[in-house]
Amino acid sequence: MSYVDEVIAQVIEKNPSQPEFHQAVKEVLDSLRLVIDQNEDAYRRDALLERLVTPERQLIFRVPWVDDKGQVQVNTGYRVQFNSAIGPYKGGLRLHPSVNLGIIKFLGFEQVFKNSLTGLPIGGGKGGSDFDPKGKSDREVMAFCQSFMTELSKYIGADTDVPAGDIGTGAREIGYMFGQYKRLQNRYEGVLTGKGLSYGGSLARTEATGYGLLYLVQEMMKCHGEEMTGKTVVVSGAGNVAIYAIQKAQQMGAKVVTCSDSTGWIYDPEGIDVDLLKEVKEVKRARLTEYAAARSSAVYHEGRGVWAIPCDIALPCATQNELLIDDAKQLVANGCKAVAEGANMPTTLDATEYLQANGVLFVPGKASNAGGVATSALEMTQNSERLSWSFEEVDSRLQNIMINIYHNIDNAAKKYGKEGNYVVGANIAGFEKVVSAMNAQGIV
Ligand code: NDP
Ligand code: 2IT
Repeated sequence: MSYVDEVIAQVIEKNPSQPEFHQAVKEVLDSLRLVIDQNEDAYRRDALLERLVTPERQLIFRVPWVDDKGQVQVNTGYRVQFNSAIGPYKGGLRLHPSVNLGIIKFLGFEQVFKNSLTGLPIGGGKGGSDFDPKGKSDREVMAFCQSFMTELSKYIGADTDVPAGDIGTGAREIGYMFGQYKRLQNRYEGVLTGKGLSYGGSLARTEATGYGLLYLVQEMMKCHGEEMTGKTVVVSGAGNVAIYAIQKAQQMGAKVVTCSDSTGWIYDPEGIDVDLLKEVKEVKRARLTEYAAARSSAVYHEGRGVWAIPCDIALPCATQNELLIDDAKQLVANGCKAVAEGANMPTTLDATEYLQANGVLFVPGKASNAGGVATSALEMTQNSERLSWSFEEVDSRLQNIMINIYHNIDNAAKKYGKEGNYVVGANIAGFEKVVSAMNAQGIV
């Protein structure tokens, strides 16, 4: 058995009931065969892949809090500090009832390669809890965040591990967590990113993941002789990533005709009204039915369905495994030219292969959604120098980072004879820097 296959088999055996983690590892290690197979004995002797797939540290803790009725609730908190070879652990905190150790490990593993691709000095980590902020009062969210941070604060710090937002964790949650960290540690430091602008946040961090996604897509389309103007785009999700992806796509002259949340989706042939979407989702925290009720051109459907709408470009921006093989077939049949992931691992492995085999340009999330964490790293830089940069300064750095990521993954794919395979390109380019740092630092 090849070394890569041995390690994939070991990961499945040693991490039972973690299908998303198996999926993420399989995708990366399959790509790395091109590098590993040439030098198998050396990698095997150093147990390089075993070290790469084993988190440096995994924290699991109790999060008790009191709800508005006086009832004590208990959630489980997680922080997986996956790899610190190239910098302090960096990655978001997911608050969603589906969170478990396997989900956090898949996200942490992806984050290692993503953060490497940004070119900035950040290692990989991820955390969160099975707490569901939906339907909770602000006081309940604060009680949860304070309890969560009371434990987490022992393990993080501006030079150790810097968490941020993800599904269910936005500006409100980051604010409560920052306040509790400062109170406990008596330190005013950049221990979290995605902070409010009045207490150390960076301009353009809110927009960064969605904007970055479009900067990369625009560069890729340009290199394939296409422009964004006039393109029809379908987007899934209606959260932080989706909203600013829709906004930037429209600024580039494309028409975005869909968005979705966990209960249904919108088809709006006139183009999504971003201001209305922001009002419904960011201000009222309401369902998409409210969007349809306020806009006559929009139709609301229960369930899932955005991938059936004909488009030039599809941008999955909600959650993992939301674009399945039948969706990929539908996209190809409708003439879709490009799929770029705003979410983490939204496309299943078989759907990815089908898209690639049928000539669709496919960019994995670790490259295309890296603008969020890259801008988090720029927030860390501003915090260290105790200065704030203008929106234009941050946004122009973000554009450069995304354009560089596209060319790095494109070049890596070409170097290994896989031109146009951005999955292989992203995994190899991300891996090379991490491995070189791991090798230099010895067996740690
Ligand atoms: P938000 O919580 O702001 O929005 C998430 C959106 O996805 C909501 O519309 C939500 O619907 C929908 N959604 C979440 N879970 C499910 C589910 N199980 N099934 C169907 N729909 C679902 O999160 P973000 O926009 O921040 O994150 C979206 C994705 O992007 C995630 O994969 C995240 O890991 C990734 N990402 C985020 C970055 C960031 O900077 N925020 C950076 C890079 C990647 P509803 O409101 O009904 O739950
Ligand atoms: O998946 C991700 O890259 C994020 N949720 C953002 C992480 C960060 O540290 O900004």
